[in-house]
Amino acid sequence: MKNLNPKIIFNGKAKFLYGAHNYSQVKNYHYPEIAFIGASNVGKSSLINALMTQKIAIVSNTPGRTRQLNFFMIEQGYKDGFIIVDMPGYGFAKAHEKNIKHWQKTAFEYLAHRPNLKRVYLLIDPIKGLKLTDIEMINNFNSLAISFQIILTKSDKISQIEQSEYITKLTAESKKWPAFFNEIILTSSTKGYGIEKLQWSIIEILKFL
Ligand SMILES: Nc1nc2c(ncn2[C@@H]2O[C@H](COP(=O)(O)OP(=O)(O)OP(=O)(O)O)[C@@H](O)[C@H]2O)c(=O)[nH]1
Ligand SMILES: [Mg+2]
Repeated sequence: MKNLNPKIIFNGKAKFLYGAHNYSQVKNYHYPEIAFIGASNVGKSSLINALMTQKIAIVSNTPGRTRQLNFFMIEQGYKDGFIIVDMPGYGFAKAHEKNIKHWQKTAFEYLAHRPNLKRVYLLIDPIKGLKLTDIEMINNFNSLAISFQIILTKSDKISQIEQSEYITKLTAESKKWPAFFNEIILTSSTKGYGIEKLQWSIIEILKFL
């Protein structure tokens, strides 16, 4: 498909479809899906709002705010539509162990049974760097052959030198990850930085389906 227009696709008219606490609640649509995953508080919901130019995903100062898989439908500008998925954050230290296990199971089942999942964006806060839980997630992507791309969040909090040093470090590390899609996107939801780039990255995915 040619001539996809970010101004039409991301025009603030996405709709909340549903939320799923368990994998059994996840519905089987034929629409392509693009998921955002990462540690608790990394900025997933904020980035989804910036991407879609509307306040649709819930953002909070309390880590662990998103507690279910939330599915948003974008109907305009691409065939009969596609879905953006906001995933609950992992690595939330204060969460109960039972909840952590439940969330890991739900996330793994979702990732493992999703032929329409076209890309996973893994969000990393460069100040915090890669945590063990991120590495475990990357191992899942590699073993399930799920194409994942890294987005660095909250870039407004670090200098340009720190940004490029971190990107160089991550690029070197990424050589061991077979499922890694090799372009790291640097963003700041609060400053709107990198959002257009992310929109075009999604358009590139949709174009080749
Ligand atoms: N400075 C700065 N703060 C940000 C940015 N993006 C998000 N935040 C803040 O980080 C906190 C967490 O943001 P969320 O978008 O709720 O993070 P999340 O990854 O969805 O969190 P969970 O739902 O708990 O997994 C909020 O206080 C946001 O305002 C950013 O680009 N820059
Ligand atoms: Mg969230």
